[in-house]
Amino acid sequence: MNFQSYSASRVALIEAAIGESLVQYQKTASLRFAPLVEAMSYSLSGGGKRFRPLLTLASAECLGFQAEDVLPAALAVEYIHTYSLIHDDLPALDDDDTRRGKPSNHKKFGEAVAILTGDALLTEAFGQLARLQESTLFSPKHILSAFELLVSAAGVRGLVGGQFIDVTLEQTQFNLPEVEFIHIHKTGAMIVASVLLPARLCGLEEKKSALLKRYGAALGLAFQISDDILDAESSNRYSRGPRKKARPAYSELMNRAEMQDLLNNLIDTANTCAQALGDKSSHLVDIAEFIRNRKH
Ligand code: GRG
Repeated sequence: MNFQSYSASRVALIEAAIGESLVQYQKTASLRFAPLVEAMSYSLSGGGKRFRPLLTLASAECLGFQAEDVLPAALAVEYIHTYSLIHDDLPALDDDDTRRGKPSNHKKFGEAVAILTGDALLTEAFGQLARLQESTLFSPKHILSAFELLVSAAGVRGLVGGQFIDVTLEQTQFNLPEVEFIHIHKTGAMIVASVLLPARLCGLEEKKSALLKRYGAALGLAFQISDDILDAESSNRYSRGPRKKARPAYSELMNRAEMQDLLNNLIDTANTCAQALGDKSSHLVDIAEFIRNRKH
């Protein structure tokens, strides 16, 4: 199956599972909460690439599972990603009026509702992960290990920690280690977790887990560099106005060719790690190639 058909079929699975999860909230929560579920739905269904949940499915398939087996874990990472974008767009953070070509959540529903929508998505992400208990494939011990991984990737040691450094830093100039430190946490940690969740769920041996972790870490930085390349090439890609502080972006430190070289090296590293996992890793390799060549 070529990458286009593979990603279309897996993204369709993810979209259907997200839709079903929202129907469940509408069914089981009081009708009075319907507008909150609508605000969750607005951002969850807002045209994201589904890059992180796709990684979770491809990693699971590399380990011999069916994509359907790990959908609750895939939903958990997409919920957390969506919450982080809603909160990142708030006036206190990046102050972005639009997201994916539509009004950002706080522009559509107001700031208070946007904060609560993010809170609900973050919390319900762990509710989605807990649904793995319904499967006979995973032991409680391994599900708990998946929880621990997601907590560390989303919290102080990952996404929130990286975002904290980004919003509180006072520098006007950055060096490469500082830029990498921020992105390893802010962007990379959730990408590593997306790849590693299936490994945790089956108690994968250390050597293979380390390969998946190195794949995810290289891909996480590559994703950020590709984002910076696209950002630098299109001045109106994000709606944000002029940032008051310097941005910890690769484009502040390197020219286009240097960024492309670094991106190529990271993708090559990711692919070497994936290929060492055997012939079922081809979708992980294709995803890395998509990042190398992405245009959006
Ligand atoms: C508020 C705790 C907190 C964290 C926010 C995600 C984030 C941290 C900031 C977003 C700023 C940004 C544009 C970072 C670049 C990398 C990135 C996360 C891009 C957006 O992810 P995509 O491209 O988005 O996967 P889609 O729209 O496809 O879901």
